[in-house]
Amino acid sequence: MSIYYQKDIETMDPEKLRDLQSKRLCELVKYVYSRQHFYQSKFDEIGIKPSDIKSVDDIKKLPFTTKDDLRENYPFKLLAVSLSEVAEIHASSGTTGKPTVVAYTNNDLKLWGEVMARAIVCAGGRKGDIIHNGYGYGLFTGGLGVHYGALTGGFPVVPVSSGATKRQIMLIQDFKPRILTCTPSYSLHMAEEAKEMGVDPRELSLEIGIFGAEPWSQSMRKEIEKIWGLKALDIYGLSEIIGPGVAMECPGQDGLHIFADHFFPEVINPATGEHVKEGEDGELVITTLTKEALPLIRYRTRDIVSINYSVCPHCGRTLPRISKVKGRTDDMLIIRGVNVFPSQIEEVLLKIEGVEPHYVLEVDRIGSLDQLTVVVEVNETIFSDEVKEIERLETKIKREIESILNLRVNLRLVEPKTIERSMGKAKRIIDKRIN
Ligand code: DLL
Repeated sequence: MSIYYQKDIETMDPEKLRDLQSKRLCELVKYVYSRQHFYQSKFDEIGIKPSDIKSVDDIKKLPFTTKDDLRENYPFKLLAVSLSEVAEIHASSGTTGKPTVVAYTNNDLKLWGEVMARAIVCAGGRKGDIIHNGYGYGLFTGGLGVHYGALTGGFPVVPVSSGATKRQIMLIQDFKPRILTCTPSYSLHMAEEAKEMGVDPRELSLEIGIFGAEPWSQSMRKEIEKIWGLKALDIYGLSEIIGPGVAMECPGQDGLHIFADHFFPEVINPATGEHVKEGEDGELVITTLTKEALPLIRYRTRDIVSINYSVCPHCGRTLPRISKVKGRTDDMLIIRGVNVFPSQIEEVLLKIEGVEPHYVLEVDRIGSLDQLTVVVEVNETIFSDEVKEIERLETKIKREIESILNLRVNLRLVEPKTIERSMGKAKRIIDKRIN
């Protein structure tokens, strides 16, 4: 049984991969220049012609594309094909205003199925393994992305979507899937419901979790692996690029293999736009090398990662690896001059005995000072302890956060199941500041 879905590509000599990427990039710039008015005028504005791009080394000459560009061209102005060639349309829900629309031709859907099949095999999936797919089906790309990968790779898929959680547990008991796909936060909620039903999640058949769509720390991974008794692996993607299936961890849990033959990665300093060095944190920028309906050049994901070009010591894949997403440039809180990513706080919290993996960060402005309040659940035993014990825990948590972030925070310990559970992406920040 191969650990690869497309061995020739996944273990390709890095120089050959670069040649392939260069060839694809040259074709892409011609394609977008002739088909997307948006890119034609952007290229013209800075005086770039498709013939100026001869290899991926020239990618720096090309302009960036941002989420605002997609919004301003709502809904279909960025399409490179006519609507009659579009097979499927998705949209990612923005917090405000209109959603971001993305579209796929039949070839794009085929590509999506292929990269998702690669991802499932990369996670350790074997043909015939049942996938319990708890990502939401609909405009969100999670559900259908996994679905297409399962169809392409030969994995029987249970398209259960999110919600009706107790029924999901029953189906897992009866169908005995080997693979669970859903957001990491929803997997915790599922485990809680299982326990309420008297079912030990560790006794269920699941061996692999393919979790993504939201940031989750290494401590969260440990927690999930302990609760479920499975291997929890990280999957990354975004609707604008294709959906899930842009990058995937192997069981070595040492970075996510980015499918760079289709999605060319760069990591930049978000302030200057310059490349950062290998291993340094920066914003991930992706160029879709082979998409038809809505190809994007140098799309600024706003996700903070680092990149590693060495061969994976665990699985031998030569594709570059990105780190777990450390946060989003737009999720970074700046509290009294200190930069804070929710995942940093998560990492600290979950290492502390008695703390549950459910928390929110409340940001408020008192006078002219920003205040951060960490609201976190603690387990029943702690809650029934004496006040002195609770105070001791409070001091400990505050001290740990302070030592990592160098920032004083307020803390509110709450009872189990106080914080709202999520079926999809968890909402970690409640910003009460008036802008
Ligand atoms: O979340 C696609 C997806 C579905 C990925 C299922 C993985 C699994 P969007 O709704 O467009 O697409 O949101 C994309 O979610 O820019 C990241 O900020 C975040 N994100 C996605 N995967 C991860 C991850 C899907 N593994 C946005 N870790 C991205 C951290 C992630 N953040």
